[in-house]
Amino acid sequence: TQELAAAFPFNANKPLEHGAKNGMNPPAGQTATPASRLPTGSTLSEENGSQKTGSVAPEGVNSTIEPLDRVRVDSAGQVLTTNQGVAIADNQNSLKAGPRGPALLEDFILREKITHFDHERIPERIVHARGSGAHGFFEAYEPLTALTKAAPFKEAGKVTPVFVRFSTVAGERGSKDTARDVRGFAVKFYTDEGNWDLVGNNMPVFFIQDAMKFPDLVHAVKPEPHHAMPQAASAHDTFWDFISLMPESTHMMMWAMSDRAIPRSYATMQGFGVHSYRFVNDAGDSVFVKFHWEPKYGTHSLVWDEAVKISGADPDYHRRDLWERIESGAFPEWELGVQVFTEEQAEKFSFDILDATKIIPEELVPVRKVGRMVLNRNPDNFFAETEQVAFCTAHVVPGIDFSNDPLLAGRIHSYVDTQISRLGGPNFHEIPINSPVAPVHNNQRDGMHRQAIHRGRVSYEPNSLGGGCPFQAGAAQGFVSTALRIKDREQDKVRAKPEKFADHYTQATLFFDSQSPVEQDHIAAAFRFELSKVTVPAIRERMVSSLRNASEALAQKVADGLGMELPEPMPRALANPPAPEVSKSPTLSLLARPGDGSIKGRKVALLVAPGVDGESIGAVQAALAQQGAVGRLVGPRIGPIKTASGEMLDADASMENEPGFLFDGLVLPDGAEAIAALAQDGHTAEFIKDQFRHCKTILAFGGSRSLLAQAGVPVTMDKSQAQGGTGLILAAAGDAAQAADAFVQALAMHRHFGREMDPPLV
Ligand code: HDE
Repeated sequence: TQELAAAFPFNANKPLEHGAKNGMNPPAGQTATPASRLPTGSTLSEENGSQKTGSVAPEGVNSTIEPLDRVRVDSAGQVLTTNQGVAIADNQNSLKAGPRGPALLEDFILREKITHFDHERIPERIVHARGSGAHGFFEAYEPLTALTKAAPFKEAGKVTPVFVRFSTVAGERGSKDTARDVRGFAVKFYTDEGNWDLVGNNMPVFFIQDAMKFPDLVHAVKPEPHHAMPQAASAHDTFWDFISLMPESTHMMMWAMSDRAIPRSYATMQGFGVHSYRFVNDAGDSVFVKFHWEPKYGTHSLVWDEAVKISGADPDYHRRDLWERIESGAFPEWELGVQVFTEEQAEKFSFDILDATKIIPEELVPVRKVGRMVLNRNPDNFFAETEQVAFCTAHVVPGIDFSNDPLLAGRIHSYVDTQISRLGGPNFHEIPINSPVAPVHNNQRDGMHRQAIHRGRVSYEPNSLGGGCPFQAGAAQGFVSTALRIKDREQDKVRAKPEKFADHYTQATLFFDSQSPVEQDHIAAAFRFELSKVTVPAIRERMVSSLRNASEALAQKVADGLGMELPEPMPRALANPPAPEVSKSPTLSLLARPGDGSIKGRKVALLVAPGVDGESIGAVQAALAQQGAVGRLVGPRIGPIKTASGEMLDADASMENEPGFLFDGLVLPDGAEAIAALAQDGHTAEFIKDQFRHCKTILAFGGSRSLLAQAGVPVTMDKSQAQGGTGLILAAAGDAAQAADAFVQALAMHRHFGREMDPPLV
């Protein structure tokens, strides 16, 4: 094939642009563009203009792989070339007038290389700059055609390819993953009727109600402009100054100060579309819909002390976790849930469904599971895919429509606009990761970085020269905005909000009151931490005075934590808000979603040192592997370690390079010599302390309980605790199989908050 290629160079991209029938068939021995990628029945050509049939993408296959194949570069076995395809003889030395002489301007090879390098960076996203992505698919459980004609929901089992990007909001592109922050959860569905982007977050509400306030919010949370500090953190004056003056943010602040803002993994967080959207069916009937992503592995978060430490030891913690889960086959998976409700229902709610600072409690409108999403393929290239992917709330398909949420309205404008400067022009839809599977035919032309080669002289509509093509699809096939009756026709043009938007506290109270005591403690501790970083006392006071309207208990705790008197409550915008439908919604607690109870994707440290009892360690490692978790041997140093019985183990991590807080659980080994060695190493006590403080599962074999004592961990437990109730399991090395079972069960509980103390005991 190589000989053929040399004899008859052939660019595999060409048939895609020109169509095989135009004489661009590949030479014998080379693969043509697969038929499925050719525009079937294209209406673009002047020759067949009268055939009024549009082309559709093949259904049900992960066809994003194909369009990306077209541009994938595999350099195996290839020579190095310039961007013009000229082979490069020497990639070590620039061209000079003699070995010690001046470099020559004619060196186009050096100049091309350096010039390209000089322009390698593009502007980062103004928000959500730090993120990680993956490919996967969405599979519908049942046809939703009664509600929506949107392509992904047409039939049971229908598969639509997706690309998902998770992100933090405030930090820059290289910032840490474990900052306290909202997480972006953006899904691009490559449907066979065009791209649909569901650009959501891991929290169902937002800080503000109107797009008008977004630049202010972002300026307040970003590093302060004079000294560019702090990075990826909301714990500073300008953020809390703004927030304390914006009581509409109170509900969101409850979420942002909860453990939701420090997820354990992208795979263990919920996702939400936030706004009310619309489903529209074939008949043009529409209902409101809110979207929810439910993680298969349950919701699971970090604790703050752990998040802070991880950000130093592994700033890529979530990126690595996502990558490793996919590489190991423990594919992240979510169910898509929808809350569907009518205009009439919405009018009766005590809150306004156009207000993005409000949820619809699940008690009012249940969440119906309509499909699942699996992420099963890592990108080939971070920049080409994850960095260049462009999500836009304006990307909707027939069957999905907007509500009048004023925050959403601003987003519909912003996302397209921002890509134009970020990706360098209006043709960002042609970047492979952004290009739809459905064919694109229109009369838009030219612009920076245009890839498509449009044929013919027609670039306008109506036309007769192109046979009228491309032609309007009409209401049956094309996107039609829902015809909504404007109820009060005599409206003034105003800058104003509906009255219910002014109820800033009822749902903040609902959220706080629906949390478990541990979660409430964590929320109070987060407010205390963040406000303790605020240097202006008046801001702290204003914030606590606002919190009094949401929860007196919370405000009191925060005030105590900050050593301040409880200030007067802030005056409310709405004195008598409508009574809420529910005063508690248990599903708002993170603990309400244990997931499938599996421990897939968890990481456990098994401490080892020379003389370790290898058998018990091996038994636990095998039990973990069987459950899809990872057990890593962590030693005082990496490398081979001889067990008590003379076998060799290979420690692939050390306590120095993988500290204790990076693991979900800990196993301490038996073996007198090993225990003595571990007792000599100061890292061991730190390792154990962090595991204990962060309420993780610890299994101590035989004599290793002395290591617990050395670390100051209280080892007085009753029988139920010995079974794993507190997540501290003491076992004899001979009982390894039983101990491994108890360990796996305790690990599935995520954490053992019963032992948590504030301030920490250990
Ligand atoms: Fe965004 N947001 N946003 N946002 N947002 C962006 O678009 C914006 C909002 C969200 O992984 C930007 O491509 C405005 C809510 C995610 O690439 C920008 C408003 C929600 C991502 C932008 C909001 C989000 C972004 C920056 C208020 C949850 C990352 C780069 C009116 C429902 C997508 C970009 C990715 C990114 C604007 C509010 C989620 C500037 C104006 C509410 C997940 O266009």
